[in-house]
Amino acid sequence: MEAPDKVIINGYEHILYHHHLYSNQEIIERSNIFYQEMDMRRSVREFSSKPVPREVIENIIKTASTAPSGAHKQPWTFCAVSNEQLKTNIRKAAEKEEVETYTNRMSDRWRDDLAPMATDANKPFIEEAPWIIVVFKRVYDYEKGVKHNNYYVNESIGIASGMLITAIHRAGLVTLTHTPSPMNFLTKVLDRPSNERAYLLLPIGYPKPPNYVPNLERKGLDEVCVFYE
Ligand code: IYR
Repeated sequence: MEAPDKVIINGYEHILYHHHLYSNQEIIERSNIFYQEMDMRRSVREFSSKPVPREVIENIIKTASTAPSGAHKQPWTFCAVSNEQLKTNIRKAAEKEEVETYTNRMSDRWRDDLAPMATDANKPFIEEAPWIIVVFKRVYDYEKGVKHNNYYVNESIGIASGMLITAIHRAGLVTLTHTPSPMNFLTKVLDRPSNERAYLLLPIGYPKPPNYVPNLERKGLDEVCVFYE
């Protein structure tokens, strides 16, 4: 008997998941091709102002929103900003925090660790990139007027952000995981409700040529992975 398209489990409808079965050779090839592509990703700090169609931003956000999340609450809001005035406001507020961070909040050790990345409190990319996406985590939501905490919010938002960064690279664009700290100014500038907390700020666009990135090496598999076979 053929498996039915739909079944009821715990009183909820479940649908047959159509999974495409690839051969071992195909999964080796597919995983390797994707690794090679992701290994080309670099964080870029200087952006050109070349425009990016809104449709691309919609697609990458839809991709991020396919991420798994605690009890499928999808506890995220992606604010996509191309408005020049808002970008200027965000840059000003971010730089104010960054000046404080770089002068007073960072340890010497932290400053030394950042030296290869040549970062500082100036954040021109916030204005220069055609888009910035500010990722907000939704700590709680209202369901039928009742406040409910979401589950595994940090894990969920981290996974969704990773998928967003992957989608940006896959689209042929570049980004930077910018983490101004504290980030609560973003709630105010973007007029977000009190259940949302800013998590990450990602400028999205094209590198400004000629673009140089630090000559960093990634850890090898033997440094990041332990097999137990
Ligand atoms: N948030 C600051 C500082 C910064 C911290 C780390 I750790 C980095 O890898 C990069 C930067 C900034 O965005 O400049």
